Amino acid sequence: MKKLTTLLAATALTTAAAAPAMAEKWDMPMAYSASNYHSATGAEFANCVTTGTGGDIEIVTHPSGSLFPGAQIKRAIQTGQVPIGERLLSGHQNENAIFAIDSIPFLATNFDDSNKLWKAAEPTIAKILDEQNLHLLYAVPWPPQGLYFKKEVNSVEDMKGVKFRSYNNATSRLAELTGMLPVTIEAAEISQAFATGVAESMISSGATGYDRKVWESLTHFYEVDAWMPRNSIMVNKDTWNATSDANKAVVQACADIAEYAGFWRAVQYTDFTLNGLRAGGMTVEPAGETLVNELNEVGATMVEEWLEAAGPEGAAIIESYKAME
Ligand code: PCA
Repeated sequence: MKKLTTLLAATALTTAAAAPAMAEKWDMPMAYSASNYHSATGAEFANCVTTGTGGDIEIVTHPSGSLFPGAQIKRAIQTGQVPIGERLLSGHQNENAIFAIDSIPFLATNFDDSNKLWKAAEPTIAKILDEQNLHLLYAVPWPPQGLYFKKEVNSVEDMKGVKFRSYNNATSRLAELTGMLPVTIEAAEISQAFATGVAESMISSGATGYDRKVWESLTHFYEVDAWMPRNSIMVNKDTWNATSDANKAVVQACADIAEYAGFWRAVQYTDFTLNGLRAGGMTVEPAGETLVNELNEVGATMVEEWLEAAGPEGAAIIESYKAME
């Protein structure tokens, strides 16, 4: 009997001593190539958390859509299949139009405005995500979006019938309104899609064209500066609620650093990748006047459609964004 009591006491002691040090591993799916600055920022964020929590939380990133393709990452976090992940929120415009606030044509087209828009929208987006069992940690913009083709394009007329790779509803809608044929393809798959002719154009950043070496198939990049979508890093809310206050503070501090660092990496990557496209043999230039004017008309239609879908909540964000200095 004595033996058993001693044993129990010893076990209890071991359990008590072990509890605070119980290490958790958080797998973090990411959709974009490991070399991209979003993935690099995520990897640094993961290190920061692992170090800062003294190993209590070890975050392991899985770039290139290797754990889940982009389109499935948000749901995987919501349902607890993974505790954390990165996703382009505008890919979920069908759930809530507010998620596409960063894909409204010609609203926020440079880094300063992108930050202002994010500042205006973040509280509402965080609230919507919270209702979906998600805790928002940080978000980082993509560089301005331009049009890729495998021929010279001077007007919307030249775009008719072109097979167009889309990554969210806004990109698909842009294709429809310009007479192109949209097909949704993950960034991780686009080199192959262009090589096989499944797609022959897209709207994206110089960054993604550079990461996927699209000069192997495409010839022109027109700097349209249509919008600047963001990737958001989210944690499953149950996981977040079960995290100690001390560890939450570390994760949030690392997230704040990541948001800051990711933003400046985006700035730096913009010219670097446009030059990379040029070095690959592509023509990189601003869109011509006719095309710009026609795209502005398409943009105006899309703005109207978005405002109608987003309702007063959306209008309020736009208003506060426009009121910012
Ligand atoms: N790259 C991502 C989204 C926006 C961007 O610049 C992509 O093309 O999938």
